[in-house]
Amino acid sequence: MKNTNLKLAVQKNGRLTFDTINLLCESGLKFNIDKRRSFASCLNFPMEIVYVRDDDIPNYVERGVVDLGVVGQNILYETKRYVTNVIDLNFGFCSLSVAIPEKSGVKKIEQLKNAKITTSYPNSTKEYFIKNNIPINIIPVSGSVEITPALGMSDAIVDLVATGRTLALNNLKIIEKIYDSQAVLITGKKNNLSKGKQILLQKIVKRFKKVLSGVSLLPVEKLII
Ligand code: PRT
Ligand code: ZN
Repeated sequence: MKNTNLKLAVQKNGRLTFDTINLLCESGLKFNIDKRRSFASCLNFPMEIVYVRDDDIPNYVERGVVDLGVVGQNILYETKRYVTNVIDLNFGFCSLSVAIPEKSGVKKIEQLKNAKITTSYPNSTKEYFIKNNIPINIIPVSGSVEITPALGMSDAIVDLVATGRTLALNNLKIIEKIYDSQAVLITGKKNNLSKGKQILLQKIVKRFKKVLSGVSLLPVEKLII
């Protein structure tokens, strides 16, 4: 990998992968897509694409291991890394919400006082309930949060919701939204990038913005000449 090339971290295999790759392709970038490889060099722009787990992206960007990353705002709110949002990417929409069993007698969030709440977002959950002055017991779990009330593990969950199908299938319903989220392009805080990389970043962001505003760009042999 060349040091002067921009390094962009994208999710290797998950909900953001397809839309991210799609955005890169529509922006005119050419590269070989092979998920077995952990990186790909752009053929027509000085940029390397690095495939990693989404949770690691803010950390890599903060440390300057990569220059840019595509990640959900939810991960940024949860991990509070020292990074800058360059642009909203208009995909990966979801919300972090509080949900309770459909049969629960709870009508208002205040009634969850001293309740057990399972979540993979303990920091966002803690912050929300503290802000609302409601003491609760957070039980962190790393996945399949929606099953935990039925197991008797919790009275409510805090989880990401997109279509709401997962909640419905598990007889759960939303009582409160904590925040909305979408995928964003992030970079390190100002002055992390060399002058050359800043110019490359401006060029690529200009292309992303055009694609996001519906302008179709023809692939070109070389994006910068
Ligand atoms: O392996 P890796 O760590 O990279 O991926 P991951 O499994 O941690 O994340 P992944 O691929 O599930 O999600 C990546 C990002 O997509 C998240 O951080 C969000 O920014 C965004 N996103 C958008 C979602 C959803 N929609 C979503 N619906 N992330 C997760 N979900 C899950 C949710 O947790 C719940 O289990 O989908 C279920 C609910 O979906 P609905 O449609 O039934 O409501
Ligand atoms: Zn993840």
